[in-house]
Amino acid sequence: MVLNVTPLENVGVEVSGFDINQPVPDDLARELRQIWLEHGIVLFRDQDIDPQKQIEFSRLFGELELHPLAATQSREFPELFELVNDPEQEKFMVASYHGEQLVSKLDWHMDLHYTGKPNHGAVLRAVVCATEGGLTGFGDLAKAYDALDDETRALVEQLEVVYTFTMQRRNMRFVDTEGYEPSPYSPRKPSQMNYPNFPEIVYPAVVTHPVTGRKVLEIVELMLDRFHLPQRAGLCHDEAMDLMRELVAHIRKPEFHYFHQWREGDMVLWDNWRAMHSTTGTRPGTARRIHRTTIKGDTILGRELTPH
Ligand SMILES: O=C(O)CCC(=O)C(=O)O
Ligand SMILES: [Fe+2]
Repeated sequence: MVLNVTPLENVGVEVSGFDINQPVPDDLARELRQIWLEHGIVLFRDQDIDPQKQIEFSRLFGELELHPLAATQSREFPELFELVNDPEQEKFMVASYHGEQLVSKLDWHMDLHYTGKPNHGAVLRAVVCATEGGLTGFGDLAKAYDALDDETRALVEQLEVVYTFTMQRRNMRFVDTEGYEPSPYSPRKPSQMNYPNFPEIVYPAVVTHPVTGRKVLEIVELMLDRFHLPQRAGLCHDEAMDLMRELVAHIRKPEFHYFHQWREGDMVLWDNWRAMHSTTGTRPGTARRIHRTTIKGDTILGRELTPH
């Protein structure tokens, strides 16, 4: 197979010339891994995929992880999670944004970030595509870091950021809550979802990618709370808040984003140590089903913030 790599809009690449039904010799597997690490966000189209093939393909990039959300796990294929718009669950997933009801909209995040040990990557495959909406956004935080000016880079490199596990979106400090109304059914406590009461996690504001050595701006909206002891870098609280708002505005710039509108046969692989992602959500009553596999992370990137 001869792989063709073409840039997507702004960030990430599309790979053509690949067929998931053909054997993957070692040199092709190496090339695929290299494309994944070099670009962070990789789209494949027109693939004839089934769960087993998706699992085998995902294993080319590392050992697979079983998601802590056992409820979303497929019984037949434990490595596969199903993200389904389920009419029975919809009332828990819906919220109002400027008067518009949206199901399963999600702000920019990295998966398992709140554990300090995010998975290295994941593969999403569209099984049922939403007739409208349901886009998945991907954002390249290595490019976001590269685009900072020298002075901001030098400052940010001295800082650490705290992520606080939060069930209620309205209690997150840096998501856009204007015009936002949660559903009365949205869970209030981690225990309602069988989650523990996760401790706060601290990351360097600039994380060095464990494999590529690229610098990644570790700022995502979801559960972002504050800089940890910004005074150590000479910042007072107000300066720290201003800088955080600037950085959040920076990672929201469309030049770092690619929004994928799903078509049947599409598969997206991303590097969760480098790329953030988000979802636009769908209108209530819209069918959507995504199959997801997760590539394990064997490196601790964030540490627990203990009280002493
Ligand atoms: O439903 C999607 O488009 C992606 C959901 C998501 O955040 C994930 O799979 O980690
Ligand atoms: Fe996610």
